[in-house]
Amino acid sequence: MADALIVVDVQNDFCPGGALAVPLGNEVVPVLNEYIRRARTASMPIFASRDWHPAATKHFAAQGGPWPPHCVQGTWGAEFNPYLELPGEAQVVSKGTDTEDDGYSAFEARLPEGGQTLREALRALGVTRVHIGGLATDYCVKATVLDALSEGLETHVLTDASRPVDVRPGDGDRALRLMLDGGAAPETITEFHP
Ligand code: VGL
Ligand code: ZN
Repeated sequence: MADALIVVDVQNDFCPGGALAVPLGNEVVPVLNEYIRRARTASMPIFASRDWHPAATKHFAAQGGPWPPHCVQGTWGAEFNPYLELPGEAQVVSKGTDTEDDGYSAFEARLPEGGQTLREALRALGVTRVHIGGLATDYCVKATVLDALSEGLETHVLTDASRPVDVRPGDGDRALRLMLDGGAAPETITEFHP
């Protein structure tokens, strides 16, 4: 049983002060740092996805989409939260790079230089179980968890290291229920002993 940790979109624009701030989004950072430390100690591969949009995309309101501009490639808002302690061996995967597609799931992401998809990278490592947390519970975490389940991976959602946008109150709770109903297992740091 090979495991991987997937840290979803812990970027400035999704934290307080950012263009699409998740309420209390920064609270995931210290918890994720502890997941990262434990994963690293266990030599578990770590992937960090980033929302990485072009300046104009159908994802943004100006082009008819639902969101204000956020996580535009190369901007401060697209950088990882500076307190996130990503080790050098963590693999960064970028998604939402297309002008036509929302790119919510980290499974749409690729490694640098048009490389492997996340799915290919996990398969090459023999990963069968994934631990997924980050921002936001009701969008990219949800989409990533549901894709992991449909890939047949044993999927744990890190409930103490995820926060919702909650565009409508209750979206985060509904997203979590959907993930659990789909077969994901909830996990918190006290249960993570790789
Ligand atoms: C996300 C809204 C728009 C996310 C990305 O990372 O959850 N949410 N783009
Ligand atoms: Zn986005």
